[in-house]
Amino acid sequence: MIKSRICDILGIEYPIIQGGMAWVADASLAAAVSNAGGLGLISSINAGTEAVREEIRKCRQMTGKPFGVNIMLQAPNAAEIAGMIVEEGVKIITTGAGSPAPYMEMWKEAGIKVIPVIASVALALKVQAMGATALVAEGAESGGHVGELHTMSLIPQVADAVDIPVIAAGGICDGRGAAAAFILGADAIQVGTRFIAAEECTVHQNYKDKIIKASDISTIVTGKTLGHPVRSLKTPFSKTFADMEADPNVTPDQILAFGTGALRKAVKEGDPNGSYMAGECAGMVRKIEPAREIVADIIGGAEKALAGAGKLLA
Ligand code: TUI
Repeated sequence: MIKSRICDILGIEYPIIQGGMAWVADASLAAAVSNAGGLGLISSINAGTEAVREEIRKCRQMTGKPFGVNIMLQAPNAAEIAGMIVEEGVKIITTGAGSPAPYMEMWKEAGIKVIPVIASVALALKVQAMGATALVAEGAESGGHVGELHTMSLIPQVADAVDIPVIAAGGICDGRGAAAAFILGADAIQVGTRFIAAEECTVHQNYKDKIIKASDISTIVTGKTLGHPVRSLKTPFSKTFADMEADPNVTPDQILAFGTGALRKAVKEGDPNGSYMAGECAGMVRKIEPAREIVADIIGGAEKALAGAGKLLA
């Protein structure tokens, strides 16, 4: 049985958190992961503020277990979402792609547990000083918006720097990755890509098929020239995006315009010209299965890997 302090802090059975994937993480997926004993998250940038409010209410109908909401801080309605979450009595928030400083006081006063996603030691220290309950340290193997450091070197450096619990993310999708994260000093893991292949995940079937078919070299990072690097599956969209970035005659505004709406097109329509955000471990995701089986396989696999690690000792 794998337990860590994060289980008691969040009131969950297993130290596994589902990534708050933009457009992907809705009430259906979040409730399934929470019901499986992990922590499900609803993304707040799937739609407008009122639609997210509905997802929160729906999730409450679908699970009596704790769940949270992820706020992408660069979203135009981030401030509105930040307040709505307090109104709805959400108890756990993760934040991404920026500093949660402007909202910390309001959230803490409301008794909300705030778990910022960070990608460097400097930010880890900053969010700890702000009163974060825990943090997610996300390595650049992850899908979507990525930082500079990778999980193997990010996790131990963050774990050494802070006292609050560290949740490792980026490249973790099975028991071996989870075990490695615990050994690097993490208290829990966050998994995104593998949950896209959960039965309860409502993305277009083409998205799931692309994840299942992916190999080790199926992802690419684009957007570095725009200061917003994003990892996604290699598709005609990402190839054109990369070509536009390499072309000195194309302006950043033209590239941004090309990318606008591409994630929604992938998630909702399965459009081949969409942006299929996914982590490097997409190549290890082999089947569509219920969230409960994904959680059980990762936790069971981690137990096996940790128990077996002793055989290396002579
Ligand atoms: O946020 C993510 N990943 C995301 S957000 C997203 S939404 C989107 N992106 C592009 C096109 C369409 C939709 C997709 N993927 N991960 C969490 C994360 N946050 N990783 C790194 C950071 C981060 C970066 C800078 C956190 C804080 C930060 O702070 C800078 C500062 O000091 O303000």
